[in-house]
Formats: sequence, structure tokens, C-alpha cells
Amino acid sequence: ANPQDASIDAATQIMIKRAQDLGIDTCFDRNVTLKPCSIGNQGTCCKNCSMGPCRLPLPKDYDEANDTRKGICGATANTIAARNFIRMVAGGAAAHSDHGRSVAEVFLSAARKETDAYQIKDVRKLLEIAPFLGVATTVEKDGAVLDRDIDEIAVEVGEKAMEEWGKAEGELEYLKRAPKPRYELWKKQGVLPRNIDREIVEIMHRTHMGVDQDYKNLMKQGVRASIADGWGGSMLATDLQDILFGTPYPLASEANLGVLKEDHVNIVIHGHEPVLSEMIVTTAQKPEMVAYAKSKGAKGIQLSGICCTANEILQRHGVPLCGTFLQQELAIITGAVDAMVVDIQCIFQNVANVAKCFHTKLITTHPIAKMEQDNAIHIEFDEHHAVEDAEKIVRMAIDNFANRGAEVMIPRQKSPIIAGFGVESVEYHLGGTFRGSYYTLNDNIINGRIRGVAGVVGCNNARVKHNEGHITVVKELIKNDVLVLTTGCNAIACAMEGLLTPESAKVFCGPGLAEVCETVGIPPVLHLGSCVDNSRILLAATEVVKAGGLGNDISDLPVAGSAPEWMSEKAISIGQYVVASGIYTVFGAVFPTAGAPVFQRYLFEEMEKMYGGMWDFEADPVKHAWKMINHIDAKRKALGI
Ligand code: BF8
Ligand code: SF4
Repeated sequence: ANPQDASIDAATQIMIKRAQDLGIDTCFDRNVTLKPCSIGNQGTCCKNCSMGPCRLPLPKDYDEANDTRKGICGATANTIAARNFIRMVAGGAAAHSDHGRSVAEVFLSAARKETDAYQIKDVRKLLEIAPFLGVATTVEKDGAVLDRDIDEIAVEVGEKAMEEWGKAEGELEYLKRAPKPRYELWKKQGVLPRNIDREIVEIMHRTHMGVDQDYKNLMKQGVRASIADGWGGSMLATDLQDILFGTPYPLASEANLGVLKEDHVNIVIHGHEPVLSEMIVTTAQKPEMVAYAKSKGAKGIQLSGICCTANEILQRHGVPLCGTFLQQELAIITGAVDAMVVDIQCIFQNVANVAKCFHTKLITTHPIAKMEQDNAIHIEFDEHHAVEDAEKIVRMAIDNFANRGAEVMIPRQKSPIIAGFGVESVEYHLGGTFRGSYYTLNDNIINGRIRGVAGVVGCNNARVKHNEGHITVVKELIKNDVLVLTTGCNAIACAMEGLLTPESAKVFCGPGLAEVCETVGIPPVLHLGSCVDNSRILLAATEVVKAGGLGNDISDLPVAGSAPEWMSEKAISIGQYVVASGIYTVFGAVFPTAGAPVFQRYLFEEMEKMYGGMWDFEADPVKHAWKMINHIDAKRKALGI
């Protein structure tokens, strides 16, 4: 790969070149040598039974009225594409929700005081979410209303939360967090999730050979499972993490490979679940650990993060971001990483091969995510001996400092950032004293200083130039007075590019947005956390609806969603719950239904009539942004503002 074609980021280009000089292949090189299958790419390859794979590419002379394509069993391109699409939803919803379940389990053992490694940190948030799970926060005694014991509330919240994954009857309690009209709409459409696990299992059943053969009915289940992710598993993950580890508030830090320090022990934490990373952060800050590092000749311990774990420990502790999804191999190629600690999701198996070329210890920590390579060390992390596990990992990294080779090369690039926004801090900065908490934000949207709000999120994808889509889309939006909320790898990309600072408003924003950012002192791009924290975007939208003046439901708001460089199944699940929540959502890179135009039209057009939100696809990032801006303008017009 030519480094200049592979990424817009200088540090990334430098490290790709270094990898090539050292004869180590990275995803950027494999992107050149490994071509994607053009039929799978279109979503029309079915391998759900062994009579296939049945491959139905879009013919050159495609004629919709005479589309006779079918598999051995007769499945049409629409059926196959819809089945594949909702299996992606199932994969994504499972990943987010199983992460949420792990957090809920730790939460419950903390509430029951079975572990002293974790405690309830944010009581205010506990009391805020309790009613949504049907847990009372007060008791009546002798005619007086008294506050209920916090420990008791916490245990009940934990138990009720766990039930969301597998209750026998009823529906998800947590859907009560959505605006009422949205909830009623889901009810009318018959897509209220019963419990999180069941909706995912039902996708696997319905897409098994010979079951559901109507793309509309398949999508109904896709929508239902995605809602169980966004308003269920992901939202519970965010809220319970906030209660256990603290609700984020804005703080300063730095981003990009340049945060690694040559004279420090570098521990890079990579993955998704803060249950592990929180403990490593606490441990690495202990004076005895720092002293131990010094005894081994280092000046201290430098933690940094990759992927969503990076966002989690950034937003709560200010730990710097080392890089995005596509920079995971490059971090090791600096030669300065003494340990890379991984848990679940978005971890390249090739990091083990790269680690072999250096002194880096690669430590896997999760029972469901191991590697076959023999240099991967498995230290299973468990909430019951979390402190010991974390100490073992940190000591291993410190002991490894002395084994560094001569060939350390850390690119100097890093950018200052302000991160750690959330529903609460947006309220603090853009709230008002009358008419609801988001009044000032709504007021600025109504008076046009802020044209609209966009959620720009999601992955990097080695098939497109690293960060180019992310940065072009976001810059075009803020230039046109659209406030951007970001999570996931888009947040890291924006951080590296210097867009997460209040000062960037003057340079990159249109006059209206610049004025608001300057007055309030916020960046034009607000970092809201990891991918499960897209639930913060849903809740912020709900607050905007509640504050009034912009319609009655999320679908009335001048807002849009985007994932310019998506690659994961999680992104499809997110996209689908955002659409089902009433938000127009544009994806870049490729769209996995291109081989089934009728089904694709269902997603891009018909869905709007059902949910007020719909999918779209645009690979060109400037056009991509303008599709969003045009949608925002249409919503403004409909509101008469
Ligand atoms: O959950 S944005 S590449 S890191 S999947 Fe993965 Fe995509 Fe990054 Fe986080 Ni989200
Ligand atoms: Fe082919 Fe049908 Fe089997 Fe899919 S389920 S592989 S379309 S025969």
C-alpha cells in the first residue's frame, strides 16, 4: 500500500511506511492483496444451507420487472439480502448487549457487595434510571414518604436490569426512556422488543433455511432486535457503566500515536468493556506501581487506548487516545508498547503476529476472546479477583520495559482534545432555566444559529482511505452550522484531527455555530463516548424533544445520522435503531444490499413512512454531508423555522 493513499493522517502514514521497511504487513497492505467478493459485497450471497452458497449478483442488464434470480430453494435476491442484513443486526445487537450483560452482572455483584473492586459511584444516576426499570426510590412508612435505602435500590435495579435480557413475559421496561409518541409508534408497528436475547435468537431462527421469506417481515424483526440493542442492551451498558465508574464530564486530553512515551512503560488498552480497563487505570495510578516502574528504569506508566475502550477511559479519566481501529497494528510497530491488553470486539488477530516482531506482550483477558497464536498470553479477568488480575497485568508490562529493542520510533503527532460530553453536560452547557433542560440548545436551533444536529459515528474501514470520510463529512457539517455529536472511531478520528477543541470552532465552523461554541465554550464536535454510548445520542434527542418547540417526536427534529467508514455488524445494528428512532441515517464505504434494489428501496424509502427515519448510502463524503444537510433543512421547513 502507498501510505499516502491509505490514510490522511501523517502519523499513520509514517508508521505504515515503517512497517513496510521492517517487512511487517498491516491491514493497509492486505487491503491491496486481498480483494473483496463482489457478490457478497452486494448482500446477495446466501450460505445459510449447504446447497449453496447461492450467489445472485445484480445482472448488468438488470430489469426489475423481470428479475428471475433465485437460489436452489427459490429464495429471491430480496430475501437473501434481507436475511443477511438482519443477521448483521443480530451480530451487532448481540455484541453490544452481551457487553451490557457483563456490566449488569458486575453491577449486581457490586450492589450485593460480593466484590469490593467495584462500587456504586453515581447515586444520582442510579436514582434517575430506577423508575425506568420499575424500581421505587421511596417508601411509605406511617403515612410519610421516605427515601429508600440506596443499597436496596441498587440490588433491585441490578436484578431488574438482568431480567431485560431474558424475562419470560412482557416487553423491555427500558423502552420507557423513549419519547411517548415513539413508543406508541413502535407498538403500532408491532416491534416492541420482548427481551434482548429473544429478539436476537429469533433473527437466527427466521433466517434459517426455509423460514421467513418476506423481506418486509424479516426487516420487522431486524427493527425489533435493533431497538432491543439501542434502547436496551447498549443503553443499559452506558447507564450502568456511568453508575459504576462515574458519569463523564468534560475533560482535557490528547490523541494519536504521539501520546506514547519513549521513557515510560506504555500500556495500550484495546477493546470495549470498561470493567477491565477501569481496573487497569486504577492500578496503574497506584504509587507502588509507579514506584515499581521507576525501579525498572522508566519515568512512569503511560496508559493509552485503542477503539472504544479508549473512549471509555478517556471520558472518565482523561487517558489519552492512542488511535482508531485501523491503527492497532501501528501502535505496536512503534516498538514502544510494553503491553497491549485486549478484551472483546474489533481486535485484529494480526496484532499477535505484529507483537511477535517486537518485545510487546499481547494479553487477552476475556473468556470469549482468545487467540490461537502462541505468544498471546491469556490472563482471565474476573470481577472477583479484579484487583489481583490488574496488578498482574501492569507488573508484566513494567517487567517488559527492559526488553525494548533499540528500534523505538514514536511519531510525534498528537492533538489536544476536550472530551467526555454526555446528556448531563450538554444540559449544563446548553441548558436553560425555563421550559426544560435543553432550552438553550432548542432556542439556538430555532433561531438558526445551529442549523441542526448530526450524530457522526462508527468505524474505520480498510477499504477506504483512513479517516478521510470521517473528517470530510464532519468538517462539511460544522462549516454549515450543524453541531456534531460523535462516538466510536469517528470520535477518535476527529480527536486526532484537532476538531475536539473549542478553538477549532473559529477555524472550521459557520458563523452561527462558531458564535454558539464561543459563547458557551464548547467544541463544535462533542465527544459522547464509545459505540454503546450512541444511546447518549438517543437520550439527548429525547431531551431536545422534551424541551419543546421542535415537534413531538425524534422524527420531527432537524437531525441526521452518519457512519462514513463503517465496517462492523455493530454499525448496522446502530444504524437500524437510529432509523427506527426516526432519524435519517447515511452510510459511506459500501452498502450491503446493492444486489437487491427492491429491498434496498424498502430501507431507503418505505421505512420513512413507517418510522419517520430511513437509511441512505453515499460514498462521496461531501455529497454525504449534503444529503444530511438537505434533510435537516427539510425538517426545519416542516417545523416552520
Ligand atoms: O464499537 S467504531 S471499529 S471500535 S465497531 Fe469497532 Fe467500529 Fe471502532 Fe468500537 Ni464501534
Ligand atoms: Fe441457497 Fe436457499 Fe440454501 Fe440459501 S437457503 S444457500 S438460497 S438453497
